[in-house]
Amino acid sequence: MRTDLYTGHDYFNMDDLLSEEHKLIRDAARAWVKQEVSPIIEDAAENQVFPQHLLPGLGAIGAFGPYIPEEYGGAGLDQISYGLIMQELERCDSGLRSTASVQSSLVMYPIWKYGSEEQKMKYLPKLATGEWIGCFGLTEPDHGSNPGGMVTNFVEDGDHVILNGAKMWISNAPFAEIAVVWAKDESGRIHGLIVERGMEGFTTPTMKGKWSLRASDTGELIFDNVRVPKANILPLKSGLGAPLGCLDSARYGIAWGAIGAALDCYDTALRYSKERIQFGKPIAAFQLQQKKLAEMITEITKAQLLTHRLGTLRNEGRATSAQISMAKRNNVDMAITIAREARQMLGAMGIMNEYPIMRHMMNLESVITYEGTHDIHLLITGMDITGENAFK
Ligand code: TGC
Ligand code: FAD
Repeated sequence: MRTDLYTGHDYFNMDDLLSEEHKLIRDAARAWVKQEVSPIIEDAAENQVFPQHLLPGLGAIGAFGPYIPEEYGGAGLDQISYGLIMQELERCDSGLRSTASVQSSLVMYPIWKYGSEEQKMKYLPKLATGEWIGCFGLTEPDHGSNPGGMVTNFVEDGDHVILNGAKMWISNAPFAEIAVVWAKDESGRIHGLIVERGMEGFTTPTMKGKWSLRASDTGELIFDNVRVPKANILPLKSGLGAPLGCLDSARYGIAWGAIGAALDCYDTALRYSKERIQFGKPIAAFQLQQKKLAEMITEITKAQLLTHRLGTLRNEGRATSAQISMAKRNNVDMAITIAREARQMLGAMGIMNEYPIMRHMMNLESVITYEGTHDIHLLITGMDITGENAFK
């Protein structure tokens, strides 16, 4: 791995829109990533393992539940701060950001928003420090884009429920202490349950063989007559809207994160193009390469503006789910296009792990699929502007 020389790119002076606190938070996350993660990330991806020793550090930079109130162990920050942290993590690796966004938006968020006071006090402080890690079980082998069709279910048994079913493609599952699991009750209504490692009949087999997001652990959640105390059911919200509300928060973080991946690819290609000499001059001097770089920074800048505005709307409680879908879809597509162009700019060197581009490109193939596919987000926008539902 080369020394991480990344410095950031701000073509439209976006920093003017940030407070001093925002810049401090972003710069601290960037410095931590450069020191602790950049030197080991290629090996982690190569070996297909999430470096778990990073968890306390992620907690210390505020990456776990940045916007959760301090009384529950969170950092009490605003939505722009959350976005900036996700951007810095994904600038290094989408899997690193995945670990943080699952913990924050898919585990801590539902406990904070839909949980009882006892559940909040029991779980949130340990999740904020990284002492405990959680995962989020919505997707099933036969229900991905259509989570409302899920078959995982529970039946009442005194002060417990008996949970049966299976979830697939679950980030952090192999090592998580708890899982926020979405399952149907006897009437078919969806509820969130906190399932703890060690409950009899609960297993989390690892899924191997991914060519994408290799530095993030993915697994299944299997429930074979698991007895879960009723006290572990999230009491304050049920129905499909409950897990979808968590996805809004995670998709917002991904919109910021994708900008980070795009910035790293652009930064790498720009630096390489100034150093690589062909036909007696740097390849940066050729118009074809300038076109690629100019288009990259244009698209990154447009995404930065869109996403900062979305952050402001979220701070004001005014961002709609459809606006979040548009930003997630646009920014991930922008990042994957830039990764492909940047890879070509490095020629043969672009396929090597000495540079991060190929890893970003492969990671983004997951990011464009999870948290709602590229198609699903287009249909959400389509439904929002036409009033017509094209899903079913
Ligand atoms: P539909 O009938 O439209 O809606 C059901 C109920 O939900 C409400 N709702 C929302 N509520 C909050 N936030 C949202 N974004 C919402 N979208 C819809 C809706 O109002 C309704 O409420 P109510 O009270 O009327 O019942 O549901 P549908 O079955 O037609 O499905 C709609 C669709 C396709 C958009 C949705 O299911 C969807 O988003 N599918 C994509 C699935 C997905 O994104 N899965 C992600 C799994 S988690 C993951 O990928 C983690 S990766 C993590 C990482 O490593 O970073
Ligand atoms: P499908 O839903 O089978 O879709 C297949 C294709 O059909 C896609 O191109 C899709 O766009 C298209 N399609 C589907 N429906 C329609 C339609 N109505 N109209 C037009 N086209 C349609 N899930 C979790 O719950 N928790 C996690 O932590 C998690 N982590 C993940 C980590 C990784 C690395 C990956 C790859 C996935 C993860 N997921 C997780 C699952 C992810 O959310 C799903 O893969 C995603 O929602 C898509 O579901 P699917 O793969 O079953 O695809």
